[in-house]
Amino acid sequence: NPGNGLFGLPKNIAQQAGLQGLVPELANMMPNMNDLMGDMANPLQDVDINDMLNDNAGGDDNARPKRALMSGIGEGGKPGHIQTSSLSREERRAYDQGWKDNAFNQYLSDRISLHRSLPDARDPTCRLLQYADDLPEASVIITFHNEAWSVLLRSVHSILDRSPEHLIKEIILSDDFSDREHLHGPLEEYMKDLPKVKIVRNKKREGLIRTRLLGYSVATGSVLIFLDSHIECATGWLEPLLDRIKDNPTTSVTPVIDTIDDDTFQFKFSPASSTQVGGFDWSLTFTWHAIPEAERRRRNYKDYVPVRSPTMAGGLFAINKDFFTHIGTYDSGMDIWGGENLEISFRIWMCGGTLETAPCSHVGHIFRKKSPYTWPGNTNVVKKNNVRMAEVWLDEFKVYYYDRINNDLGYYGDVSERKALRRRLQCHDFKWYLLNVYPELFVPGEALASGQIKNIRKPFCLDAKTNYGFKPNPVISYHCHGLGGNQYWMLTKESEIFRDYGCFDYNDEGLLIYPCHKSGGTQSWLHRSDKTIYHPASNRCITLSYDTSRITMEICTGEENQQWEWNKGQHR
Ligand code: UD2
Ligand code: MN
Repeated sequence: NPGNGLFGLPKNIAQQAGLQGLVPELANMMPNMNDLMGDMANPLQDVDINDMLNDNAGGDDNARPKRALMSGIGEGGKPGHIQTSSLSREERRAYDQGWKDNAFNQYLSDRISLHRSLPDARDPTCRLLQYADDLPEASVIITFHNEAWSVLLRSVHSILDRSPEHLIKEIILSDDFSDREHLHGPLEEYMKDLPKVKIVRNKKREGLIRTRLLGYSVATGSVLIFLDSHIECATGWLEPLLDRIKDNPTTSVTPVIDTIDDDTFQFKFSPASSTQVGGFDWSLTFTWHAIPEAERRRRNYKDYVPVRSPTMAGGLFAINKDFFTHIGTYDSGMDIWGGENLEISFRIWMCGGTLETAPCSHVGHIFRKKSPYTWPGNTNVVKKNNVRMAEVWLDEFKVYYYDRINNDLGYYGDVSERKALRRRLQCHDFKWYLLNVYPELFVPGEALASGQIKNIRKPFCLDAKTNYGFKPNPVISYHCHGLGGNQYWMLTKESEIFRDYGCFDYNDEGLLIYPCHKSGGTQSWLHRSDKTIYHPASNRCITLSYDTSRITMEICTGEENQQWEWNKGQHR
């Protein structure tokens, strides 16, 4: 069965195709190489991923896409496309199943080389930098739960293909109790040819935090590099990370995380000039930001210089193994997903380390729009993890998070060991962190008013989502629920009404949530002593229609439908 499984390519095929000894980039640049590989794959023992994955294994071969048409797809990180209208019914089923299983276009991924070439748009200086010969050896730890075959293997190959051999001690695949067949027998079989790859497995579903700890427990390199299981390392990704840690073992470094498109698998290389740093908001959600001016200046406005970051996204970073041990690895009481990224960021900074992003190091990651896997047990794991973090690390500032979850902490287990760790390490307090590491963060204590904004006569509150997608969200009215959430607003000294990074903005389009622009105008509001919320730029007031319960902007009359109360703080 020739199948489509071009890319589980055994070594002998690569040899016959003359690929041995060529750097993958070169091999991939040669035209028709994939055609050649495809043709040669026919008579040989090709690993047919589709046969392993589909229950219609051994189905109609004629119905499969023609290999020649597919060759070279995704090379150079370019977008690929599957013409769904020309798929047979079987193929369409596989295509849909791929999305369902992974929340990305697995069907397309299966048709892209496991060794595909990628763009290199690094700052030109990055190519000129020289690194010591004796950089420390890394243990790469990849945790996975039910990852797609081609995506997992491409992750592994991108590491091996683009790292100096002597710098990779091992790649540890740490399995969080996957139940897909291809991740058992076939995976062990495939990895026999890659002696650096080790597989360890959980005996039950633990979540990514304890699965990383399992990988850590068997790691032997002096530097740990944690990666997600759907990544591609770009040229030169490794040395900038190891270099910083060799320089100072308390420095933890992340690569720039480029986006691999979930649909087209396009590798969107972000240039050094647009490197961003990590932050967070008071719902304890990770956020991205432009590099603050002070940090640009510290780096002499050089885009390739490592940049200090208050937090990390979590999935991709390098850390000295002894330092990771010293600062208390991870909180093993955290389940499934979430919270651990901010927790380790705070801990690194507060307990004597530094967190940086190396603009010369690039790793792509498939960002998905939803989580494809099950979230067993406690449905509120993220809250549980966040509360554990807040209890241990946030000191008096934890109330701002608790405000956002209506002070309902839920069950969060025992954090006494983590508190003892913090005492033992004599870490800085959170106020120190905010002042020294993240002075840009707005602290709600500085707000003039906060909480829900309720109409004086009817129990309706101003309500909006602040996550702006393609279209800005409108401010609407909704029955006050008292849970915080989309009804939590703060009034700043700068006269903004906002939550996280979204501000009330009244303009030609209506009353909408826009990213805060800090320059007054359409985002400037006054909560006056007659309880009206006044918009000087338009000379209008926020008004609740008692008939329709709609929010409009009207000439101020001061009547009850224009009177609002914040549940904390004063009008002025
Ligand atoms: C981001 C991070 C992720 C982690 C998470 C917060 C990046 C690029 N990714 O989410 O690493 O810090 O924020 O917790 O910064 N996994 C398991 N068991 C589980 C769930 C997930 O092993 O129960 C694996 C999963 O296969 C993947 C990794 O953990 O390799 C991260 O999960 P994700 O990709 O769903 O999370 P992501 O990228 O949205
Ligand atoms: Mn991920």
